[in-house]
Amino acid sequence: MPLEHIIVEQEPPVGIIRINRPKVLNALNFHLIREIVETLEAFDKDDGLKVTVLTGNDDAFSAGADIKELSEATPVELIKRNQFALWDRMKKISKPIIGAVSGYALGGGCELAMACDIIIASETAKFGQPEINIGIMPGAGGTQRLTRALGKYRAMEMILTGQHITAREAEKHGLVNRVVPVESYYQEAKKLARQIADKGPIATRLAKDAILKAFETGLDEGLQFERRNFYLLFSTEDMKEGMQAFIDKRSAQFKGR
Ligand code: DAK
Repeated sequence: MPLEHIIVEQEPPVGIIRINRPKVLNALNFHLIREIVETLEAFDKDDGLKVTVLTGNDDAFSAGADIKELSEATPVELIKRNQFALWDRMKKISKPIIGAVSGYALGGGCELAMACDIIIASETAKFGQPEINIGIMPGAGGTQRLTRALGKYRAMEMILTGQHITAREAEKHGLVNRVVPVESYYQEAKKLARQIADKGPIATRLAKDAILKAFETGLDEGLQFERRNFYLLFSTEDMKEGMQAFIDKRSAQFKGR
């Protein structure tokens, strides 16, 4: 099916997804989320692509769920569409996703950014969960991911007042990796993507897997999980190649085996 709301590009080893509804500040409708998730899943299966950059435009990563669509939703429709299942599928993507965020990242847009593994923000980026202003609350991870990133008190203030924070504030509180000028956030995200894509893909995948586990387990269980992934890597050709390359003083050629 042709894609309506996103632009997909491939610059192997980097896959790029650009949210493309500029007239409504990249508001997320149901169809758009489906397009993002299905593209991420397709990239995950493509051996030529190692990292995805998810971006919008300079003015908006996304101003959140499409309020016009949402305003007409009934509980029955929400249940039938099972939109949460779609968001949950994003959690299963094994390759790293870098969010290149400029302008508004609000509501579902902030949640989408936080579903990425790394966030490069432009100086104009604004993060917020303004759902409270329209009589609802975050529904796609905002209360959980924002709280884990910022701590209880800041998350509570942001979610209960609906106020935005600037890119610099987000950086100070650990919500984004770094802030760069608006002219370079996208290039910076791609540069980082290429840097990660150079590593062994199985090690990258298992490391991502183990980091995400830290949000779901206690320390002991997390350490067990890490150890299992660590052992697994000793069965890969990439591990042998990586270590041999170090000994030979050359760069490693990882094959993802
Ligand atoms: N939805 C639909 N249209 C939007 C929009 C949105 N979220 N945000 C902006 N637009 C549209 C505006 O209606 C306007 O369209 P026209 O009037 O030109 O036709 C155009 O984009 C430009 O917006 P403004 O004229 O408002 O631009 P300003 O620069 O004055 O203001 C703003 C920018 C971002 C401060 C403002 O547009 C704004 O407050 N937007 C709404 C932000 C917001 O409340 N976001 C949270 C939405 S609720 C779920 C998962 C997730 C969610 C729900 C369910 N499930 C899994 C079921 C998430 C919910 C949300 O995100």
